[in-house]
Amino acid sequence: MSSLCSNHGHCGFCYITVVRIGNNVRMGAASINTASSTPSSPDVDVAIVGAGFAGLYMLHRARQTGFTARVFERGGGVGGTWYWNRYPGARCDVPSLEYSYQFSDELQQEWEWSEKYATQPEILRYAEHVADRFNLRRDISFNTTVTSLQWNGDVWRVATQSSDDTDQHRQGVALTARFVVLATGCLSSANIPRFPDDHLFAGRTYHTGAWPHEGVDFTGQRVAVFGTGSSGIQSIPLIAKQAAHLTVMQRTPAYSIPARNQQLSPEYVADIKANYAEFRRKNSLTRAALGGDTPTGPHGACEVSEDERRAALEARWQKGGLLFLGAFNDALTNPESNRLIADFVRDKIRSTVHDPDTARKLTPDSIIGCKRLCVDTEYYDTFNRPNVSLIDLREQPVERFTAKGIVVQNAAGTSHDESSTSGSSRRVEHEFDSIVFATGFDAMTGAISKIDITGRDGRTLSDAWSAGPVNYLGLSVHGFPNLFTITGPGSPSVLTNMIVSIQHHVEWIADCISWMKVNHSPTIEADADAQDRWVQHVNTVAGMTLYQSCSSWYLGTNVPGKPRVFMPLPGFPAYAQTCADIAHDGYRGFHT
Ligand code: NA7
Repeated sequence: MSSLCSNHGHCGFCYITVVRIGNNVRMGAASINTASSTPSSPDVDVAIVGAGFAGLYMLHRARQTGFTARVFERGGGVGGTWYWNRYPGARCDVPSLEYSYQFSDELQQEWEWSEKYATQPEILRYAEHVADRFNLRRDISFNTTVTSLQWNGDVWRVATQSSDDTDQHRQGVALTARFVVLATGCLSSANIPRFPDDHLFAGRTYHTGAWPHEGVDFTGQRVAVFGTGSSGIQSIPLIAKQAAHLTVMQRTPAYSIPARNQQLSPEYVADIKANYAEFRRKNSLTRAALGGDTPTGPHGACEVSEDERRAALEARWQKGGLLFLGAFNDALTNPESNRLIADFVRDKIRSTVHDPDTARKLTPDSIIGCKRLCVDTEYYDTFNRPNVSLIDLREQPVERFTAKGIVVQNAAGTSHDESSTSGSSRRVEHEFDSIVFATGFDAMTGAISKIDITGRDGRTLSDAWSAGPVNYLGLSVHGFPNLFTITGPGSPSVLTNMIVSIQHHVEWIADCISWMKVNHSPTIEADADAQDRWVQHVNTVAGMTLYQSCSSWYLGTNVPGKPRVFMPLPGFPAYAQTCADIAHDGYRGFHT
């Protein structure tokens, strides 16, 4: 650890909690001074952006370690991605008994999950329970978007905008904080594609990541769904059961594994709960920090006979879920092994979908697991329904939207689509009442990029990240002192069970700022060299895998104009060990 010898105006480290009442600026239950904060007396120790699972635990942990904190949350309630993603069929693809906090044994013992994979409403209830149980809401400002963060040499100035109509101070509510934690979520900034004349469409449009809270009734409607990632694959079977006709607009076919969801038996839950610590420990030792009871197979897919390979894949297929890819240990490093595994899934698709042309369109030819694997319930079967049709946008690209629907180009040589209502043999207009965009997110950096962040020497984060996100440990960015990202680019993040990664980051950050307090270090900042080496390390590790062989949101290529950089770091256990070693070495690679 080296010492920061730059622009610090004073050497005090005053963790003074100043929450002054009576300055007319309402912040939830408390009032916070906006006028008379001085650099050495920030309004709060920690400002946290976001009240999803990361923000909730950061608030709790900050309080536990003796810091004051305030959370700013754009939504009207807690839960983050589970607050917004209320589309039909939304559920987690990590088992409930793993997709939950482990910081409180009382919490994990008392909470009852009903299904192997929890639905969005159940996960949201869990987040609300956590907020109530640990009395978190009093320090959360809801309906409040952080618009800018400015480092003034000692503290961060946090500017917000409220969407609460009853709030008379809608603009520019601000406070100062010693630290800022961006708990903004990796999948929280919706990616809504634009199409020619899309403003003309007279029906209703929805994005799965901003679903109406009152729900949507598609009964009797002609519905289009764009997107066949996890959100599309979860919602399509349910929308198909309601709609008069569903047209799936597919740009790239996905690989999807059956979830085999089921009610959790009381015996199984009791067994896990009796050994919860050991269950968690085993999970944290796997690459993705999940599925410790189903370890990755000991062989490569090419190292076994065809019969053995089929049997291993069939067993995982019957078990269902993301751990399918763990049948062999080289699924994402050996292209030939990957092809053999992908062939197995391709055969499953062909044997499930009755119409050969639909099956052909639904069958991916890419590396399996390169895009995040999907987990479904009756996805492929849905295409056997008479009220469901599939448009492959690679063969029939969208030409434009109209008031009634969408005009697609008919591929040369293909027959005229029977569902069309007008048009020549080269283009077809499909009429819709509603269009659903299951088109994903500006992942990992999208929500952060929406905040105007200015760090040391007036440098903005958008400048620092103009060629792609750079970050040390996925936790800290050079030039932005006392600012932390949770599950940021450069950390295992979205390649893992997110709750495990979130909990790891929150605890690392809390330990770090506690250490700073004890050591009278007013600031901490990633060192430029350490950051460069870390970015190189992430590239090297990612380069040893097949992840970069396709276009995906891991690479940012799903968002037009976003730099192509592989953002997450594969491998949780090695990463966690590195973070521990760095802290043990007095925060090696950081200036304090
Ligand atoms: P994803 O996985 O990013 O999927 C988005 C889908 O939308 C995908 O099939 C995209 O096709 C498609 N898409 C995106 N833009 C367009 C346009 N312009 N036209 C047609 N189709 C488009 O997002 P999800 O919400 O499903 O899942 C995100 C994560 O949430 C998931 O991985 C889990 O971790 C949970 P593409 O493949 O880019 O060609």
